[in-house]
Amino acid sequence: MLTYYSDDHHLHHGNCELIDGRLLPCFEKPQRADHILQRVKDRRLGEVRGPTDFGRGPIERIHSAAYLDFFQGAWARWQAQNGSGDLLPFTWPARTLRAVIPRDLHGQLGYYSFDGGAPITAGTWQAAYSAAQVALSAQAAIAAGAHSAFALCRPPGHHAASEVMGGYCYLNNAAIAAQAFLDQGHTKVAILDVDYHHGNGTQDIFYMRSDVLFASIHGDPAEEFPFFLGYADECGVGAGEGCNHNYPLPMGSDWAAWSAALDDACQRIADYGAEVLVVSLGVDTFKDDPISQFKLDSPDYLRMGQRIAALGLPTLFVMEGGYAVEAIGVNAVNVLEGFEANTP
Ligand code: OKP
Ligand code: ZN
Repeated sequence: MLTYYSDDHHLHHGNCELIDGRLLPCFEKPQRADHILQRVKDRRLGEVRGPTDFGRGPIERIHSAAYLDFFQGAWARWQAQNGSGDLLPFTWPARTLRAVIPRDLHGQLGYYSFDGGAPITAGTWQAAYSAAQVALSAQAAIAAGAHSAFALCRPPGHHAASEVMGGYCYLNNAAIAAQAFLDQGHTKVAILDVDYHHGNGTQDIFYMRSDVLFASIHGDPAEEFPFFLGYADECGVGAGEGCNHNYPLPMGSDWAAWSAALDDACQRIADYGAEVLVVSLGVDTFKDDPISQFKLDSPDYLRMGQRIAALGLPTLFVMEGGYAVEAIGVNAVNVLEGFEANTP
C-alpha cells in the first residue's frame, strides 16, 4: 500500500491543552506521525511519497473562503498584536449570544471554533494545508487505479466543519478527499469513521446530502467529547435522510461490542452501493489510550482491517486520532496490513 506523508506536520506543535482543570502538554503532538511513519517503514508496507500541491481549490469545496482566509492569516494578526504563546479561543457564540462576526481577532477565533482544543501556532496553517494535500494525493492515487492508499495526515480533521475548527482539527482531510472523488465523477462515497471520538465535522458537512454516506463508531457523546453531536437518532435530513449512521458505544467497550457495530456499519455501506470508501482512521480506541475509554488491543486492528477489506471497495485511509504514542504505529499499520491480507 502506498503511503502519502509530509514532514510539514512538524510545523504544528501546540504547547498545552486544558484537561481536568490543569494545563497539560498537548496529546496531539508530532511524535504521533513520526511513530506511524517509522512503523510503515519497518513493516515495508510500501513506498512513501510526498504530496502533490493541488492548491486551495479542492479545500474550498469543503471549507468557506472566509474561514480559510481567517485561519491562514490568524497567526500574523496575533504576532502584529505582539501575541505571545499559542493563539487560543476563549469566548464562543453559545446559546443566548449572537453568531455575528466581530472585528477582533479573538472574537473571530471564537466565531470560527467550537472549543479550546485547536491551538493556532506559527506553523499550524502550513501543517494543516499540507495534511489536506497529503489526503488529496492519496485520493489521486486511488483515482489513478490503486486499490488502497494511506494518507498519514497530521493534524487530524474529522472534528472540523465547513467554518469551524476544534478538537485538534482545522481542515477536514477525509471530507476534502471524499469531495474530490465526487468532483472527479464518482456519485456515491462512503466515509467510515473508526476514531474513538464522533466525527462531528464530517457528519455536519454531509448531513443534508445523499452522495456521501457517513458511518461513525465512537464513545457515547452523552459521556464523551464532542458531547453535542454523534447520537444514534441523527440519521441525516432532506436528501441526506438515511445517509448518516451513528454507533455510540458505552465506555469500556471491547472488540466484541465494537466489531458488532463495525459489521452493521459495513452492511449499511454495502447496501448504500458505495463506489469508494474513505476511512477516518483513528486508533484512540486502544486500551491504553490516555484520553479514551475503549478496550481494543493491538491484534484487533488486524481484524478491523480485514473486515473493512471484505467490502471489496477502493479504500482511502486517512489518519485521525490515537494518543498512545508508543503503540500508535503498530495499531495504525495493523489496520492497513489486515486490509492487505484480506485483499485478493
Ligand atoms: C481528537 B480526535 C478536554 C479534552 C478534550 C479533545 C479530544 C479531541 C480528539 N480538554 N479532548 O478525535 O482524536
Ligand atoms: Zn479521537
